[in-house]
Amino acid sequence: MKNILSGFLACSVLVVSAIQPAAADSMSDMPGMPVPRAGSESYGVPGLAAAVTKTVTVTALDNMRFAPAGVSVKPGQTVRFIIRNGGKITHEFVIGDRAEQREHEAEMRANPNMKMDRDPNGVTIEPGKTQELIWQFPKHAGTVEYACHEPGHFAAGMIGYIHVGGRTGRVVR
Ligand SMILES: [Cu+2]
Repeated sequence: MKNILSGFLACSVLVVSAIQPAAADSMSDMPGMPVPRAGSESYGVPGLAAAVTKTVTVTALDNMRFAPAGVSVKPGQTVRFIIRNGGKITHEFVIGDRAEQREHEAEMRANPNMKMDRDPNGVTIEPGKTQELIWQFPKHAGTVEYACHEPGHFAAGMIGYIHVGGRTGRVVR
């Protein structure tokens, strides 16, 4: 019994230390941290670093585009997004369904200097910097969007599409 217990404790310590580094610069992947807003179940929830099975690198560009403009994930998959700002101006990477994108667009219009740091579903990326976001997608197939809401960027088409399930690589624009 004593051996089993100490083995369990050693295991717990390992899990905690494995999660720690990724959690350092983002609150979103800490267990039990920010609860997503109501309704966000339709596009997923903040994911845990330990559950990541796919890594996607996205570059935000000053021509109001993301490269790539579309990615495919599996239903229920936890994805680590590495978002690089390849431009000279600030960009955002906000994950959400269309309703969430509209809501955040309205918030940014009301308060253009708002940063995504307190919201679990997005990051603000300064020029030349890289940010990370771990997201667990819903178990049902559908389309989730990633968008930038710096003033004028969303209207200019700074939006990408995440295809959950369905046909691989299909990009809807
Ligand atoms: Cu932008």
